[in-house]
Amino acid sequence: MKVTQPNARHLDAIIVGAGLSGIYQLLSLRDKLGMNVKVFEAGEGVGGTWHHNRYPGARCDSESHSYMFYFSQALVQSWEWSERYPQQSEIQRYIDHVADFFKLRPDMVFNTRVNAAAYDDAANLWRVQTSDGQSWSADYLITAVGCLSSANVPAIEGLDSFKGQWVHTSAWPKEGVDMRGKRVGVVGTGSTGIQAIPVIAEQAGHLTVFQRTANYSIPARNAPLSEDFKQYVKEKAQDIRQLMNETPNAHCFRIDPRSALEVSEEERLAVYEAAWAKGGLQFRATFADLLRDKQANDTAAEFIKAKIRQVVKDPEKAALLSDIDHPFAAKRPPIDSHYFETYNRNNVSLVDIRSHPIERITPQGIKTAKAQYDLDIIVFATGFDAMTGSLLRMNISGRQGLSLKDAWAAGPRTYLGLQIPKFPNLFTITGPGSPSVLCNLPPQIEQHVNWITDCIAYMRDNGIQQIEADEQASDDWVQQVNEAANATLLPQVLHSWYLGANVPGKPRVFMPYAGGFGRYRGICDEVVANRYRGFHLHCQLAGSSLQTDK
Ligand code: N01
Repeated sequence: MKVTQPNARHLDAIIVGAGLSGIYQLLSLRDKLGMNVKVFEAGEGVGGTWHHNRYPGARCDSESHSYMFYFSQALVQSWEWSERYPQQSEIQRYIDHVADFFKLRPDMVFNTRVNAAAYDDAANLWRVQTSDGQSWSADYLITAVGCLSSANVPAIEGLDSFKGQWVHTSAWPKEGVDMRGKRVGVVGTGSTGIQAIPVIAEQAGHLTVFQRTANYSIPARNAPLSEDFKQYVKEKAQDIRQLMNETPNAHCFRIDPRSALEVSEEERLAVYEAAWAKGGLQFRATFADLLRDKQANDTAAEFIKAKIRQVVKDPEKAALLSDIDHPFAAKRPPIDSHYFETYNRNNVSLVDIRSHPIERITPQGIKTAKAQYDLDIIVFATGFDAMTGSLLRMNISGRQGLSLKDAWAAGPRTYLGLQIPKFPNLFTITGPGSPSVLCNLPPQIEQHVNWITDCIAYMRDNGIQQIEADEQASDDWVQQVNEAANATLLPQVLHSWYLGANVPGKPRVFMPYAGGFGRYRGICDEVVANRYRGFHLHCQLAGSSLQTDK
C-alpha cells in the first residue's frame, strides 16, 4: 500500500497497540523523555489481547502477582488482585486502572487501525496512514501489537454456508454468546480451548469437542488470595520483581536444579504429586532437565498421562485425551480448572479429528471423514498467526520500499527481537527473536520498553537521528535463537505455533528466544554497554555516520 501524505501531522513517536506494552511505552516516552507521542489502537479501549479474548473461562495462566507492572511503587500499592489466576474481566480492570492512574488516554486514539507505515529514506521519518483516513509522520515507530493477536480461523470449506453462529475465541462478542440449550462444537484443544471447554460445557445443551492433538494440562488450583498474600505482594514488591528478572521464564518460581533422572522413582513421583497438588505452570520447574532431555521429560509426561486416565472415567475418551504425541511443555503447557473432569459429564462428547479429519462445514454443522455432527454454534479455539501475523498485517515497508512481507519471506529476521535490518527507527516490543511467549510477559515488556526508552534517550543525548540493526548481527542473532531452541525439546513439536506450523504456508522458523529471560537481559545490557554493538547509529545532521562494532 502506498503511503501518501499531503497534510501529515508530525509526532516524535507513534506506538501501535494499547495493550500492556503500548501503555507503558507511551508513559515512558511521554513522561520520562517529554516526547509528543500517540498510540493507535484498533480496539475501542485499552487492553490489547485481554480486550478481545473474552471467551468463557478466559483467565491468566501466570500467577496474578507476577502478571502486573512493578516499575512504579505507587502503582503496585494502588492495586490488589482477588485470585491466584485472575479472570479476563479483572485483568481488563487492571489495564484500565494503569491507563487511568497515569492519565494516558488523552494520547491514545481508539477504533483506529494502522493501515500502512512506510519509512521515508530521504526524510528519515516514518509515514503512517490510519484507518480514519489520517496521515501522520514520526521519528520513531514502535509496535506494541502483542504476540498473539492475529486470529487463526482455519480455512475450512463450507464455513460460509453454516446456518448457525460461529465465533473465534479471540474475537468474542462483547454481548456474549447464548449457549443455553444449544448444540455447541469447539474446535481446538490448546490453552484457550482447555480454559473454555469446562465453562461452555456448563452452559451448553450438548458440547462436542473436536480434538486434533491431545494436550497436557496441569490443574490451576485457582483460589482467592488471602489478605496476608496481598500484603506480602505490596511489601515485597522489589523482591518479587528481582526474582522474576532472575528466573529463566520470568515467573515467580525457581527451577529445581536436579535432573529428573538423578532421584529415585519414589522421590520423583512424590515431587510430581506435590506439584500436581499445588497446580500451575510451576509443574515445569520440578526438575531442571524436563525441557532438555527426552528421557527426563518422559517421566513427567507419563505421570500426567496416568492422571488423565485416572480422572476420565470413559476409557475411550481417556485413551484419546492421553494419546499425546509430543513432550510435556514442548508446546506451551496449559493449566486448567476441571478440564479433564469435564469429559465425565453426560453432555460432552469428544471427536478424534486426527484419525478422521474435518472434511467440511455444512449448513448444519461439521462433517468429518467419519460422521456429520449437527451444531447450533461452532467455537474456533484455533489460536493465532503468532508473533508475526499482526506485524505483517500492518503493511510496513522499510528502506527503498522493502515490504516486511518480503524481508521476512523466509521467516522473521530481527536483532534481539527489537529491530529489523532495513527498517531504521522501528522498534518491535516482544518481537520475534525475543523470549516473548516463552516467558511471563509483563517483566519482559518492562525490560523491552526500558531498553527502547533508554536507547532513544541515548540517541537524543548524542545527536543520533537513526538506529538500524546490522544485517550480520541479525543473522547471527537468528542463529543464536535457533541454537537456543535446539538445546531444548521445543523444536521437536512439528505442529507447534512456536514454529509457525499452525498456519498453512507460514515459513517454519522457531520464533521465540529460548535461552532464558535472565540470559537475554544480560545480552541486551551488554549490547548497550558496548555502545549498541550490532546496531548502526547515524548522526545525519552532522553529516557524519557512526558505525558501532559488530
Ligand atoms: O491456540 P493453540 P490457543 N483444525 O495454537 C487446533 C496463549 N494463551 O489459542 O495442535 C482443527 O495453542 C490445534 O490443533 P494442533 C498461550 O500462550 C494464554 O489455545 O495444531 N484443529 C490446537 O489444538 C497459548 O499457547 C492464555 O493439531 C485446529 C488448537 O486448535 C496461546 O495463547 C490463555 C486447526 C490451537 O491451539 C495460543 O493458545 C489462552 C484446524 N484447522 C491462550 N487449527 C493465558 O491464560 C488449529 N487447530 C494467558
